[in-house]
Amino acid sequence: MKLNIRILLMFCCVSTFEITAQNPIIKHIFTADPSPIVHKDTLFLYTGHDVATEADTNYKMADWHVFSTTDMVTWKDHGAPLSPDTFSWATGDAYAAQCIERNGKFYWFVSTFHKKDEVSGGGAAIGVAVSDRPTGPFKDAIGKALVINEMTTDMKHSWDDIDPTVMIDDDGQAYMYWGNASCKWVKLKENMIEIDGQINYLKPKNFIEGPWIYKRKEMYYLVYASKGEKAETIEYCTSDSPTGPWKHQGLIQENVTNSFTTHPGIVDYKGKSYFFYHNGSLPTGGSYRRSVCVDYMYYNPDGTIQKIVQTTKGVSKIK
Ligand code: FUB
Repeated sequence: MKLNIRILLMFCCVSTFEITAQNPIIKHIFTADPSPIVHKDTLFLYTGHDVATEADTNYKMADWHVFSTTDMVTWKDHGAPLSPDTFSWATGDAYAAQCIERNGKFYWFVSTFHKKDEVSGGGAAIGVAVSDRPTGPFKDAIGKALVINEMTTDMKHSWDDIDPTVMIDDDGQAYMYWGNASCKWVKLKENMIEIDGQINYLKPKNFIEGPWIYKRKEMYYLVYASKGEKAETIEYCTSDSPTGPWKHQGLIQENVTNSFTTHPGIVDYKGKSYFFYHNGSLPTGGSYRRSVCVDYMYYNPDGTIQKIVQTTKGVSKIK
């Protein structure tokens, strides 16, 4: 009987309907802060989930969702295998996050908020959840936050420790970048749940938040949400090392429709490069009711990134 209930619950968590991609790619809920990875033949997309009402004037982000596709057009909704409730030390919203695989385990680095307790006076914090599968179930990998507000001292506001992005270099060394108003980075130990060494600080030109770090060929990229004239835009830097120095390369995405923020998520899949972001273009959408989109991304022969063309058509089905 117990087994039957478990099987029933597993089926309930995976929506059987498919979503035809045309930006925004997710239309039945509001999603934000996209983070894609490729595992075997499948692209998994991790997102935040905006649940603010139209009248709300701030974020309400209930949990983190997982979607998957094998053709970039048909998306499967795997539900919300992770929320701030998973972390006993957390309270508040499910801000930007990134999931990454190492040695067959999936580490989901999330930003949320810490309870006021003997460990922290509150403020934004970074946690890590772990699972044996890309779709969960996920559990708190540490039992405490990986980064709390008190560990970074360069910014006075309490919510500067958000938006973790992680890469594992070819030599096996993992790096985590994150931040709001300033960008911070650390090395991670091989277990992915401990910081190795000191926290470092940098201020890429026009940096606001939402860093996304990755390596392509021999070049390292730090892409981030930047201060545009009207709203956030996306700029990037490159380096020949994961620790910098970083060379500012300029703007690649203008501000998006109907949302103050945008947020980069970048991946190569089946021979093409994809740029995920969010906007507020769904009916009743806005800065606190955002939706994830995807468009093609192109590199120049010298590795620099061409300007992203935002479309409502989105990308084509992979045959
Ligand atoms: O989604 C909440 C916050 O808005 C994220 O952490 C930022 O990157 C911005 O998208």
